[in-house]
Amino acid sequence: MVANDRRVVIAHEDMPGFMRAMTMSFEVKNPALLEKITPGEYVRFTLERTDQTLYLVAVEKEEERGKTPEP
Ligand SMILES: [Cu+2]
Repeated sequence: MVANDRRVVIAHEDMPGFMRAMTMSFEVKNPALLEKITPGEYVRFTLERTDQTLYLVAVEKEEERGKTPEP
């Protein structure tokens, strides 16, 4: 993932019944969330869907996948 200000770009995996795997940007509901993560890390995240957008409302490192993901 790559972060800036209020948006974060994540290459996410398949979300069955919702979205196929893709790289996309999400609006972050609370920018403080981004302080917990570092670009390039694997993360696990929670989305909130509204009429207008998808918000990223929670995110955490996915420790078990290690710290050097493929580019
Ligand atoms: Cu997507």
